[in-house]
Amino acid sequence: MNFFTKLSNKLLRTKGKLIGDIDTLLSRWKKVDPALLDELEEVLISADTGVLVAEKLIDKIRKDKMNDPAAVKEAIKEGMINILTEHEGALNLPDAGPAVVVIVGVNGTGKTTTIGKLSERLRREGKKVVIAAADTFRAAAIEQLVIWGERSGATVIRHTGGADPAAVVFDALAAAKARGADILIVDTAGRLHTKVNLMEELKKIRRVLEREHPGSPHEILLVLDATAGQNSLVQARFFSRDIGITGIVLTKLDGTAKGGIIFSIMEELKIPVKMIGVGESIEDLRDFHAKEFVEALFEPSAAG
Ligand SMILES: Nc1nc2c(ncn2[C@@H]2O[C@H](COP(=O)(O)OP(=O)(O)O)[C@@H](O)[C@H]2O)c(=O)[nH]1
Ligand SMILES: [Mg+2]
Repeated sequence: MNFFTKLSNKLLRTKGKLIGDIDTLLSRWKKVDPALLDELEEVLISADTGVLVAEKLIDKIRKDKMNDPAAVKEAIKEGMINILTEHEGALNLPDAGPAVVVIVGVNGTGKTTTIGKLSERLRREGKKVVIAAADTFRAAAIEQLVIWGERSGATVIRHTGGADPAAVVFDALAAAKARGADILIVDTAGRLHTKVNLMEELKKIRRVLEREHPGSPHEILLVLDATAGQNSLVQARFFSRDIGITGIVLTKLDGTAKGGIIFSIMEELKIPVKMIGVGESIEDLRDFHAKEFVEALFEPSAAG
């Protein structure tokens, strides 16, 4: 099985919802008329693409005065590729280390798992990785990171539970420099954004990095759980406003029909999704590529 097919299989539930519903709708119509387009817009919105994206996709079809329902599907696909490509962006890390990546997001979205997968991937690329266990809110979070660190050969810098996260980051940065590490990845706590002190804590971490290692952090990645649907947009707005983010990691796309949320995120927030999580194993963290993603969605399912 090739890489492309595998991604398509990981996205089965979103495919079923988004593409499955489009197919069902189009098969009921012999020609394109305004009522069909209204229904199509509703299908897109109900698949979490967001109103803005749905309108943009439909407007194009209206303007092009399409007649054949089959051509409509192709137009939606092209439109989706265009929307995602416009805001596409890869991880942007300097060659001279340590590059610093801070991972933020609410509890349970997949921050620690993403760090584990990312550090394993970087290790396979021959990179030396240091991880800062700056989620000191829960002792279990530190243990979880130590296990991932052992598995991926990364050095984990930790203090005891309840320690000042910025102090952990300070030490981890010093360790990363001393060891000549290529990358420092910072895990952070994820209590809800309604608690003001989480944002203050994150700002303090950022200040320490800016002061001790000018130019860093090079990436602040917000981890969002695709199963949260529209709610993840709310989280993104908070984090973006309060601490500034350079990209998004969208996790759990394997277990949800709400993958259409990626269109809302990219078009409404104009923040690039840089990586996606499609499962719990190490291979399941992937760089995001707009064209590949949309083509995987539109790939006919193997089971027919
Ligand atoms: N299916 C699936 N599960 C994931 C993915 N990413 C993370 N998880 C699971 O989500 C749960 C919470 O992850 P964790 O990394 O502890 O979240 P954190 O609180 O943000 O650090 C764990 O059970 C992970 O295995 C993903 O891409 N797909
Ligand atoms: Mg965690």
